[in-house]
Amino acid sequence: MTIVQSAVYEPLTEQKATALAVRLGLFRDGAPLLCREIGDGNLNLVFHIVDQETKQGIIIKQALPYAKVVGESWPLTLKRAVIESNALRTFASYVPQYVPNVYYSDESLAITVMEDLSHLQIARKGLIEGKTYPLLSRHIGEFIAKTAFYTSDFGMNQQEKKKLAQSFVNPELCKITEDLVFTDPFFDHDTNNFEDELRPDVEALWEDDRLRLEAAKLKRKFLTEADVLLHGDLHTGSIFASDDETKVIDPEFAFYGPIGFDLGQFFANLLLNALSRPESERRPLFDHIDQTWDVFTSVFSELWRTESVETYAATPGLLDEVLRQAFVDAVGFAGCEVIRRTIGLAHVADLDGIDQKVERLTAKRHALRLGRRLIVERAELAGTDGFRRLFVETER
Ligand code: SR1
Ligand code: MG
Repeated sequence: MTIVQSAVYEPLTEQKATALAVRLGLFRDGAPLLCREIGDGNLNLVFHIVDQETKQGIIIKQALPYAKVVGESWPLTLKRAVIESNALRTFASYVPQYVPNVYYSDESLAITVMEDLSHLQIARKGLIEGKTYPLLSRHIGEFIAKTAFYTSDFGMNQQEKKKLAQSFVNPELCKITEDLVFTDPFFDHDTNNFEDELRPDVEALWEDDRLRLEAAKLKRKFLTEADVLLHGDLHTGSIFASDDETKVIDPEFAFYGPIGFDLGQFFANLLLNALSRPESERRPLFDHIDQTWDVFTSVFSELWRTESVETYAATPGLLDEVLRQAFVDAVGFAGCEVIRRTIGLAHVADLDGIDQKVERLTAKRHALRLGRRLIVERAELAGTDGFRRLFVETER
């Protein structure tokens, strides 16, 4: 992959994105190109350019100098485009089957040009439509296990790891998570966003000293533990899927952090989808949580036993302790993500898309009770069955 610095930054239009693709020689001469801006996330422009004859396409993703979800009043570093392309390249060296190919990057334009994945669907959309994606958790469990192990002090040269961690220092994007996931939802902060009817439930959270202490401990972990290279925003909107393929996209939040964080975000977004479904249709989501954890632990453990570079790796009990702590943290991080996607700045369509107001408020109250218990009882969950138990116990 090439990263170049060429033009002065300007937001692309569909015409300019097409001209850039032609200039880069990404299409044959004279190809009839159709370009559409399809970005529906919180932060970036995404151009989909297709040769109308061959149907072959590419994606040009461009960072905007502000958070699109709020507007120009919230400036945001363009460096996240470099973090994203470097993270995709690093992940590709371990799990090329689970990330898009990056064809080209330009730091000044803050763009990443990559493989067109439009034959797949964003997992959140598919899950909302009732799809189950039978291989999703097998693939995500392997993605997290391999990227975590090979970027940790157990899977790579420890001097090289420090240099890699330095190249993924990502303060502005981490601050978004520190604020929006770990802080604002637990205080009466103006970024919060929830229906008036939820105010008594939300105020009860804000007055809950036990919850606030546990959220503070989880935030401290996120701030201080440079354990493995994380995707940093591994929700179901950052995953393309079909029945047999899975691709992880959008790692602009990548940084070195606690091993349980990506697992927790993924678990939480499966739970958010389960919260939007009738009881009879929830099972695939809980099966995905079980399977993610099972695949993660078995792949990670095998790599630890066979490829570890750390002398202490063979010490009886150490691997068990690493996995135990990863699980407890993942449960707590999941709780924070469930709460923030319910009452914080960036909601999810799984809950907001519930048409009937009464049902929507019921699901959101359930989310708040579930998120709270995941945080405060994270050390007592014992295994992924605990997610089912707490889900049922917090239903009313
Ligand atoms: C201002 S950005 C809001 C959220 O969108 C991203 O996908 C992250 O999840 C972030 O917290
Ligand atoms: Mg994103």
